[in-house]
Amino acid sequence: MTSTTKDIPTKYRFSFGPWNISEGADPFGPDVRQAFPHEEKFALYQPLGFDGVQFHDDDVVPDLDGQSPAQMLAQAAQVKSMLANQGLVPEFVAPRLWFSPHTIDGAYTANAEEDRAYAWDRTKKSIDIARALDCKAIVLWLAREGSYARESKNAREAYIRLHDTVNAMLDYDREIEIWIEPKPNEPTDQAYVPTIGHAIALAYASSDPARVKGLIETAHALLAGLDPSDEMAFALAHDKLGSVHLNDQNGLKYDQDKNFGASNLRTAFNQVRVLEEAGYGSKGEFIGLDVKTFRTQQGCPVTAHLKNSRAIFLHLVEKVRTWNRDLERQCIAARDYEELELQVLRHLMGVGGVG
Ligand code: GLO
Ligand code: MG
Repeated sequence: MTSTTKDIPTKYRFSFGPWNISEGADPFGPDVRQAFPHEEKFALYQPLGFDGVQFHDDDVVPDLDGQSPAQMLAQAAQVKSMLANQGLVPEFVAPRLWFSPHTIDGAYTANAEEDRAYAWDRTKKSIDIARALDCKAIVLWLAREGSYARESKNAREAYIRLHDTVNAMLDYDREIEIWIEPKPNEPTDQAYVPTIGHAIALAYASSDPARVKGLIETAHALLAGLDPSDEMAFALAHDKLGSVHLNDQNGLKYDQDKNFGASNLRTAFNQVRVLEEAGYGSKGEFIGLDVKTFRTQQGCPVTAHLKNSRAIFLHLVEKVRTWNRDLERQCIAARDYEELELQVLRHLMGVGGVG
């Protein structure tokens, strides 16, 4: 097969969050691996081929709720110089709005006013931390913004509260971007911003649409019964794909965060194809991973899942770049999608030739 794909010069940059190196607890059992000191995780990035760090606010400032503003900024300054020493870049800061006793019923959409006030206060701190790190993006994974019993909240009011929060954040800092990471369920039963379509509607409805984008996680799109590559294409068509969380998901069950491509290789190929075709990465966007190793994995720290997901991504880049576009065009012109599909599968299996 000859490739007619033009060479795409993009050199991808990779990121992950320190929570991706974990101790293996799940709802049915405790930790199975020793904890690896948080502050030592940063030295693992470069050797694994990563230079972007995804942060929760309290990954930067532990015990954030117990710190004074001055302590918070001093700690952020330390992390900033640690990152510079390690040659790392902070990709985003995300307010962790799902751990506190104040976020049991949600954060911005909690029924209690004092809980909503906590959420806003914590969000301002996250923005202050991002500023102190010279980081321009805030990720909103709206973990508990939803319901267990649908009648417990007024959904219309909830959307208005989310909209008002986005605007208040844009006002609070005139430079940050907000990247909304949609997820349809877990930990809630029903989430209020389940898909990228909802996130982008919020972006356009905001006071500064150019600064509100999305972060699409493969598993979250699959949990919504959607094709992650189409979801990414939708955001890209609006110039609103701030970042991605590549991983995988085996059907409709708990959020698995499996290795990229491990369950749905063709779907993974198509995500890479869509990203490549749109030149994703050429403006500095990261290939973010959000992957969890198996509970059975031994060792400390466990990092094979990060290395392997990155490697699979790069293999798929190669598959996209060597995909026979002439053949694709011919199949499309002849409306022979059976042949098109066969050739895609052959290409992925490494079976050369046509027919
Ligand atoms: C959980 C989410 C979570 C977020 C992270 C960044 O399902 O994927 O890992 O990506 O907290 O906000
Ligand atoms: Mg994620």
